[in-house]
Amino acid sequence: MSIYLGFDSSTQSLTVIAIEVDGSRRSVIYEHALNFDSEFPSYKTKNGVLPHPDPLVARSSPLLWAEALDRLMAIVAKESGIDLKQVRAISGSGQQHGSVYLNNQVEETLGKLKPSRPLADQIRGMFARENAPIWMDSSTAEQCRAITDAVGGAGVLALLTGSRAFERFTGPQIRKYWEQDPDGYERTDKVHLVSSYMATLLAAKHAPIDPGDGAGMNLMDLAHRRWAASAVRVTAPGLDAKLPEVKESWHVIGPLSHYWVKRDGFPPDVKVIAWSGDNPCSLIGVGLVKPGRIAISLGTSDTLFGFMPVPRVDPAGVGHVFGSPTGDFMSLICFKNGSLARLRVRDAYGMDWDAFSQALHATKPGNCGAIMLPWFDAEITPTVLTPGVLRYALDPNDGPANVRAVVEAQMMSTAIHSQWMGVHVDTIHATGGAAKNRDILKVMADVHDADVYQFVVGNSACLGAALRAYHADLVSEGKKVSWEDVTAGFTEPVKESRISPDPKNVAMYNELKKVYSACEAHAIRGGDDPTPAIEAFRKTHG
Ligand code: XUL
Repeated sequence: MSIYLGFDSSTQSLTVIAIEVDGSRRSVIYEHALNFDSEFPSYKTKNGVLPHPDPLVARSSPLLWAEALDRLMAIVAKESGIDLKQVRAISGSGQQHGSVYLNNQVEETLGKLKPSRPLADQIRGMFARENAPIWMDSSTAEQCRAITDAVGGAGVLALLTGSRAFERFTGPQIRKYWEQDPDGYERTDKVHLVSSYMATLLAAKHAPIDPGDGAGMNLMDLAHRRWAASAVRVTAPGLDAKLPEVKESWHVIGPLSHYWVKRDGFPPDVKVIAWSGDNPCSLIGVGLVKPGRIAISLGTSDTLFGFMPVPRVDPAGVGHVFGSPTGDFMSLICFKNGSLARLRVRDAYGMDWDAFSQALHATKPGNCGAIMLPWFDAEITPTVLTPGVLRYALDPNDGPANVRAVVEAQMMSTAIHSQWMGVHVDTIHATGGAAKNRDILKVMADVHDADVYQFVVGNSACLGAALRAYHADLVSEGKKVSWEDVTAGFTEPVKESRISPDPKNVAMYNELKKVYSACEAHAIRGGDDPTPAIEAFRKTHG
């Protein structure tokens, strides 16, 4: 019997899942989460983000993530009831794109940690930069332009790295740091992602970046899974020497460092496996190890993603192609206004989640043509750098209509902006916190004209990380194993959870999607006033 741990260092919390594998007997035996805002109030984060006067800037604290890891490892060791002797490997998932800037003291500092003292107190000296810009940051439009021009255009960068330049991607963020704080950049010995930084803390040596998370930097040659020299060169001087290695997602970094062995009692031969991004881990956690289906994750960000055997880049530049932890590829689109937008609407009308669901019940699919563009924060898909909620034929005082409008907007946007993937979707694996809400999933099914399934484990990124630890352990022992075998018994959707589309609503949403696109075009590009389109929709569906 073997136990594998998967961590998920997300925007708002750190979670751990332990899985037990005994031949074909497989189960999740433990799950525990620490919320950053409530468990670590001294860092003063709000929804995991440090306050900043510029709404386009979003940063968090790598010291906070280290403190959370220290606390959660101790909880696993002392409170979970897990037999630590059976733990064979640990991996993890991190919010993507965020960057951590470390000086040249890392390996010395981590090599000399005193097990009797908290981690965070001992590593303060190894940061070249105190804060880490995270994926919610949209402040690098200028740097995106500079990189795009220098590399030969958006198409060149997208073909090479899997994405055109995006504000939150690590390359533009690194460039901004170099421009604004050249001394801090100079002091930086290594730039890590959230994923590789957390793995570094566990192994006490610089961890590599895997192709899943590396593809979110605008710096990696996607097809060859190595740094793309031309992109690295134009991003910031001397950056090639500051990047960790790229290694496959099943790479064994080394044993767990003595700090965790002595402090918490983990066995000294526990393997630390390369961490990956939360979306690549989620791909595994919802069992998408073959083409044909997609997943929609409703979390802090809403994402839509699918397995891709060969990379096929988005010509319109909205989507991304990342490495899949299976060694293949994955397509993805990301929406910043996910769970926090739903929460903002809920709170604005004094509701709880039950009342939110009630409101979905009480209103008619299609909302009589009322549309919300829910850009509470600057949006990633489509690019909207000036935040602001826009309403078309939607009364701001009508709570239930606004609830329906935010959910319909999110679902229509995922459908409209995923067209480039060219996948005929008939089944969606729904995951993330809000995938518990079947009223939201009903809208998803109708808008996408697809069957939607739920899963037993809500945190698919965390489960995917544990499954990757299991896979890497087998591979490292020379065992041949398929991904279907690795995920079997863990990632099957719950059969009885199926929500099927209603053909009448599907036809109606096909019309409403055109109206929604017209509203987006009006708001972003000054396109035609969508009022006539809304009126026409109302005549048939009002
Ligand atoms: C993906 C993205 C987000 C973060 C959230 O490109 O930016 O989904 O990974 O954790």
